[in-house]
Amino acid sequence: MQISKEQIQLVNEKVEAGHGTQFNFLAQTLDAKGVDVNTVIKQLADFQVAIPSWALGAGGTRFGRFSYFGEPSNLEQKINDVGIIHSLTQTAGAISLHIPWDVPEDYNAIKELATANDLVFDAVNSNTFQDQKDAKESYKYGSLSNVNKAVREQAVQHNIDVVEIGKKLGSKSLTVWLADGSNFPGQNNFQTALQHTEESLKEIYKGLPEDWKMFIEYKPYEPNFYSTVIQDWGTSFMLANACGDKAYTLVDLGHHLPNTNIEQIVSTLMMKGKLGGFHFNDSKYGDDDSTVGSVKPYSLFLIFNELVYGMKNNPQNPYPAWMIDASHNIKDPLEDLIQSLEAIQEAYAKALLVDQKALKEAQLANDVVVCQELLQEAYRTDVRPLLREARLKSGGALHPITAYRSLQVRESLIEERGKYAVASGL
Ligand code: LRH
Ligand code: MN
Repeated sequence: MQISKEQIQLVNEKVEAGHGTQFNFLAQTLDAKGVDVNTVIKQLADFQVAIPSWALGAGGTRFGRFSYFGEPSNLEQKINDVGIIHSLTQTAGAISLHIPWDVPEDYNAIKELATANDLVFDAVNSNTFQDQKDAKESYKYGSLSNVNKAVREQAVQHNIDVVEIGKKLGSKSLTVWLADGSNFPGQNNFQTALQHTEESLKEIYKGLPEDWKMFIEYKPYEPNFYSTVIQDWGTSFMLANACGDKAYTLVDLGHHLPNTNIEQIVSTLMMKGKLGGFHFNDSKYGDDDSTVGSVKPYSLFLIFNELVYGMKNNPQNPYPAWMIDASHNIKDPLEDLIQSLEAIQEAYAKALLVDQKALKEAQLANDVVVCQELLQEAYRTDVRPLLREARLKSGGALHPITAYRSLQVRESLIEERGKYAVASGL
């Protein structure tokens, strides 16, 4: 199932007039403030977020999993689902695969299908947090940090194999997230575990092609509940520096203890040229992997404010990789991902409206009130007409969720795939 430009145009026609009025009013208001509206719209249209191949099925927890029917049961159908999201939003032009959940059988066919859906392959993700049925060694007590050399070597080889898969697909980056850690005090020697992890990452790094990046993702806990080897940004930053110039820190928004100042972490990593990319999601308590912007939209705005500042002032940091990492327990994943893309675009647009020059002057004058006024002036601006105009110009839907429903996409997918297909992944 694919959605044609013509179908989207038809749906847009019903709401275009209203959009025109709202957009013209906002454009005039912003123009009067000296904002270059066309540049902002281009920046929004160029901002492409990768969709995780593991988040196209119904998620769930250990307490239960509720399907929503018509799930993708193979990589081809997953690529089609991302194609549907991209045709409606025009901001999801990439898919991020998780290995071995999504190993292509026919690489050329998969690449052709991705191109047909206007998609490229973003970072490939290794998996040394689950044992594969034919595996010689177990990751029960860790992978790259394991006390057993044979286990570490197996995990290193898996990451090198993942890079080989990525090379065949045109991917240019490897994401390494380790579940490695301990559940009880005394179970691990922290220094030995970290030393092994550093040595193993350096082995993987040796296998990285010249034009590739390695993203080291940190997480404070889960599935281990006493210690995690790569628990925080500092540990990831240290390991990235130990590996070399092609290694960076990846920030998953859900991988922080409550009330952590993530925007400060982002600014520090950009200043040090080690911010590799993001896994966008939202959370109230733990690694909830909820819809982006559904719980803490102001925090997301503050993070984008640091990103906009960093992308302007930190040439030492490469253009970050943008990915969503979410899990859908009760929503239709395609609708959930569309809402996440909207929240990301909204936070970015609001951050682009911050008068950075005036903010700098107010900071130098320690005019704390004006600093907050400048940030909230931008945050309080309804930027949705800008997002819609960017989508319209790119051939997308003015209202993607409305279009998704009026085009009865879910019903068509159920008809095509049957009710009880189940997707691999989380
Ligand atoms: C770990 C994580 C990591 C993925 C996994 C699916 O919590 O965020 O990025 O490998 O989710
Ligand atoms: Mn993640």
